[in-house]
Amino acid sequence: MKKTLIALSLAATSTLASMNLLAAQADHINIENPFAREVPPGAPASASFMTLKNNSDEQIDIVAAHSDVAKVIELHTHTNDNGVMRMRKIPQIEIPANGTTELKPGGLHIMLIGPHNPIKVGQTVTVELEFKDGSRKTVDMPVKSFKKMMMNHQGMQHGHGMH
Ligand SMILES: [Cu+2]
Repeated sequence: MKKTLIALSLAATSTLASMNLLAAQADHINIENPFAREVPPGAPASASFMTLKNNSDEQIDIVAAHSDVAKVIELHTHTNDNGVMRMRKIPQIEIPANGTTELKPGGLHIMLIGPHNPIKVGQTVTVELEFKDGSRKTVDMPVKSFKKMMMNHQGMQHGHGMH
């Protein structure tokens, strides 16, 4: 009789422990290549991007993002509206079970509206992702310049033409 009770309480303890692990959706998300877009002083907004990998058997949703670099942080997507690309706010970003969701320029992104300071190359921007179960993940991301990328591309084309 006593043995059975001990066995039962051990089983209950280990079940609780595994439930706690399962509850933290943030622990099932791996983040690759995060970066934020450089914006000049006075720019109304910047955006951040990353690749999210879900290693669980259930879909995981980002329901909010937080950061102290800007006044308002929103989850956004781009839609093609009769040939015009428009951004709109969405309630969540879904990461499929055992799948990948890519946040990239022209697609899904996390909008940083009303930066408190200019966001410059060399800085690190910290964004906290909030998942549906309330768990959170902090992402530190370098700031990249899109203008520089475009200039490099043009420079390469120019160099090629001179040959
Ligand atoms: Cu946006």
